[in-house]
Amino acid sequence: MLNLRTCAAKLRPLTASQTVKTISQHRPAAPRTFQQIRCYSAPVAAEPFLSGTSSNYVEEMYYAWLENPKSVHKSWDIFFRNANAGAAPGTAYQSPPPLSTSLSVLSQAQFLGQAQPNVDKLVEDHLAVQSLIRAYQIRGHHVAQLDPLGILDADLDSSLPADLITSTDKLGFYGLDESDLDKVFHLPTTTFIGGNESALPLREIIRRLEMAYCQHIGVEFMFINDLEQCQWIRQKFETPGIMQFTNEEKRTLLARLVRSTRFEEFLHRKWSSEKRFGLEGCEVLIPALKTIIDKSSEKGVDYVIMGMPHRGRLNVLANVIRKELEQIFCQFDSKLEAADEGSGDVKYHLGMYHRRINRVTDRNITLSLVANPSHLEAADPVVQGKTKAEQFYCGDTEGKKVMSILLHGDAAFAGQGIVYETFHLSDLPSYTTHGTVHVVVNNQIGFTTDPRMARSSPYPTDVARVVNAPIFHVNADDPEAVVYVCNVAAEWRSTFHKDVVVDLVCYRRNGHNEMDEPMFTQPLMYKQIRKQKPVLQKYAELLISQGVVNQLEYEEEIAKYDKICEEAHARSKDEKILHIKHWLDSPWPGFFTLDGQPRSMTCPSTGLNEEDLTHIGQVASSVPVEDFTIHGGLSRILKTRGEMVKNRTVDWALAEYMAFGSLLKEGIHIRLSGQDVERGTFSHRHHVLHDQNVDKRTCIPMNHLWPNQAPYTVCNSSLSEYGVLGFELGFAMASPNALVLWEAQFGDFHNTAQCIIDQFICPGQAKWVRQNGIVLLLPHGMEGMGPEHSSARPERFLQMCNDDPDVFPKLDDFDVRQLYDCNWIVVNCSTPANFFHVLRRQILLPFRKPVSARSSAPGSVLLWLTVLPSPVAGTHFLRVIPDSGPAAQSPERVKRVLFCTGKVYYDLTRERKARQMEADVAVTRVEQLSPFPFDLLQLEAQKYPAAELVWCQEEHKNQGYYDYVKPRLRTTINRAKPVWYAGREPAAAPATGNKKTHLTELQRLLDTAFNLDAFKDLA
Ligand SMILES: Cc1ncc(C[n+]2csc(CCOP(=O)(O)OP(=O)(O)O)c2C)c(N)n1
Ligand SMILES: [Mg+2]
Repeated sequence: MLNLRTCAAKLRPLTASQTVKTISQHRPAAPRTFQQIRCYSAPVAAEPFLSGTSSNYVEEMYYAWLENPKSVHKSWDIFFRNANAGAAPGTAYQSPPPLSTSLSVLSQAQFLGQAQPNVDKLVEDHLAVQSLIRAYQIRGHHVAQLDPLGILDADLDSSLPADLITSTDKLGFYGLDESDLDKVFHLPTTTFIGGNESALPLREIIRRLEMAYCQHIGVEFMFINDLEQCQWIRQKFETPGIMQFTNEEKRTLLARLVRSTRFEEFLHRKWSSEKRFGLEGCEVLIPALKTIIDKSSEKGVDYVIMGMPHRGRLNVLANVIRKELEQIFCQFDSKLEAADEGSGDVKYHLGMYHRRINRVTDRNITLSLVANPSHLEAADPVVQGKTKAEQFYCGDTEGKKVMSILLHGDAAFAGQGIVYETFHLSDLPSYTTHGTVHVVVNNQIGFTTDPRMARSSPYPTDVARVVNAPIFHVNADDPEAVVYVCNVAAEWRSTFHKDVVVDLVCYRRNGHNEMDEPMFTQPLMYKQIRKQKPVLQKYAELLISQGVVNQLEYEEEIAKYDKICEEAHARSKDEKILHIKHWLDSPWPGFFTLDGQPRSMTCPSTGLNEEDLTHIGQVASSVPVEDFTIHGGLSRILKTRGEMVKNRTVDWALAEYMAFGSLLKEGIHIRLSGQDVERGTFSHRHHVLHDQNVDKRTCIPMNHLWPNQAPYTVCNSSLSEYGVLGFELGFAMASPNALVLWEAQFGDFHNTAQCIIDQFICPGQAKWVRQNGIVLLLPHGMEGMGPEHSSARPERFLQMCNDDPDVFPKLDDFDVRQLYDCNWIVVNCSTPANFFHVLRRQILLPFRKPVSARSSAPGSVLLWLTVLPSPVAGTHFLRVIPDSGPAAQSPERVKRVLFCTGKVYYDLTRERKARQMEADVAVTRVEQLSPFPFDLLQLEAQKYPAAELVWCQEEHKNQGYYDYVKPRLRTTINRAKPVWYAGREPAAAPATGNKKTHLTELQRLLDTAFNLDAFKDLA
């Protein structure tokens, strides 16, 4: 940096008059500028092909080549590369290769070595200056003064790029020297540093490049593949004098800094030992966010959905979202009792929803901050999903009205893979939110870890480069530079509808939280921080020196805000209880009563009249558009569906079709997302038909069911579980009147989405009083397909259910009340009809709960036929399916009841038949595992007084359902009898990879299940 400043001083800026003078002085005498090439009228001796008329063309070629060398003919490519590499004029040109010559023949030998003498310095110098300009555009950010402390390199690299003129001797890199500084060069169309001028002296070119790229803003954008977008950014940062602020804007900025700074100071004064993850060192975040919101509001946005981590969250709630201060302050009162159901969350995780007038634009704006867990960055896809849903429901197909802002810490942005997964959703048709503004609070530390130990990339923001998002690094101690880039970022989003990153390079004045001692680990950094003047003070001094405000006005602004805080604090003492529901990020107006209760506690029949079922079935087995050719194999599948409809039977896919189709008729939007869901991993679904003759022509019959039906969205996702499940969870947050389903390709692939399951879906209502009706479809079944294609890990879901295994619930109505009390529902349907009912029940319930549904494993799909009367009107989901055969007819004679769930039922009944034990052994299916059907299973157990009770599962003993079911089953029978186990042995892996072992294991468990002496010795 020292070097740069020395150089900048040497390259004395020219005044405007000097510039003009120099140009006019030099024009006639400077034969080496591009301007001169344009003026040639006679053939140029050095380059046989250059003429006065062709030089324009050459220039165009050159710019095109600079953008993309492959866009010009090979001969031009060689010419420019030679010239760039320092070929003497006249030697850079090589005649084009004959058509028969392969490119490999164009070896290095053809380059400089064989070049002709006869130098033309005109082209050489011109190219040198073009390269220099381009070097600043590409690498200027590496020398920008980004660190407010002046001790760190934001790009983790203290070396200076060789091609930036950080000292005059570096001119030699371009074959130039100090004597060239006053020569005038024509400016290419790929720069805006000239303003209204098309040529400048080299000295001024360098000065302006330094002004644009090497001050407090570092712009990273040259990796963007789109020329228009690059030009847009260049114009925003290169145009001389573009960063201007009116006095009014400066005063607003100061007032916002006052609020941001004094808020933290107030909290510190009142609760000095409370954790709040203060914003000190990045107070500029508040004006930054407000600027993005103001500009976006001016461009038409009226709903902003935000996600952010701990740092500065209370400040954002207070000063950006405008949560009442007393609501924030009373969160610090340890004596207040919680008023809501659920266990609540710490104050710096809570969400918020607020509609107000934007004072700058005088337009309505709704702001929502999504509640999040401690798990950094996990909220990113959730925010995106909610944003997509809000856009969808208000018909905002281009993201002009609803947008998202995501905040990140530097360490988390670089370290967490979910950031990358979320970026990859940003441009997918069914997942795009049409551009997100990302703001990184880059305090150059993560807890106690230095950036050098925390990331391998130069900047924490490099992950954004994968989607061609421009990245604006900015020194957070320069509030005007921050506000400027935030304006540009918001404009970028509204112009191109693509992601953009603002990297606020700042520092963290205190420890990680207010109780931490940072000097243990970062002593020198913190010695410097102690000396650092707060940004508010610096900016106030600047504005006072400029006469924009006076000392008195400044002090009054501070006193005014301090008074607001004091008054709110006094009011907060009147609060008697804490209401988490005041912190709801996604209210569902009209769905609940005014005090947040369900409108009823009943669930209507989930059955459907036969006419509708038949109609859906017919559409599901047809191609509802003209001249559409489907694959022959698919025709056969549809024909089979048609026959099922005629025979009044349904398979798994048809049951799902009927559930979806019926809800669409009732105005419920359905969104099914996941990897390959359109066809279905097991080729059973086929919700999107593809014309075999016309590329990309598709048809979704589900959208051709009813005249005024709700829309059906089915979308193949990117190959991400964490990101996509988070996204769908966010989508489901937006409205209770949608059925949102995420399907895992195989059940256990949800492993990598575990954070969304553990931190959001399972405890979401308990932490944030926020209901969610998302459905997880998790293919599951032991079919010999190996350890990773068998188990959807039901044990994990069951272990996280909140029902007490030892207490028989005292409820009048288990069907609905038990669902209301639970944190989520776990089902494992053994019939397509029950699957149909459980999907419909999701929507017909007067409240919303997440469901994880273990669904069909591949081989069994078509076996699970059921007879049609089951889903018809008046019927409902069966939590338990009792035995209905000979055992049930003479229950007192039954010797054993096998309780089971899912597909193993079919293995058991087949075996029972083969062994002719239908009167001896009853098989009872538990379809809803959680909440546990204590009531129905008690009846089952009582029905067979003489029978042994056995839990039978195909999963290994330490997996599956056994650990969950056993204590609950014992509770239902008042622990009167043992509950035995028939199933696979405990194991480390979910399933064997060996087919034979698989079958042996299956036979062994069936043997145990039907060996009536199996447990004699154990009793
Ligand atoms: C996924 C995850 N891992 C670890 C943590 C523990 N943790 C909380 S804050 C923090 C440091 C975060 O650093 P950074 O992202 O730079 O944010 P800052 O605190 O500096 O604002 C860590 C490691 C966490 N909350 N989430
Ligand atoms: Mg940090």
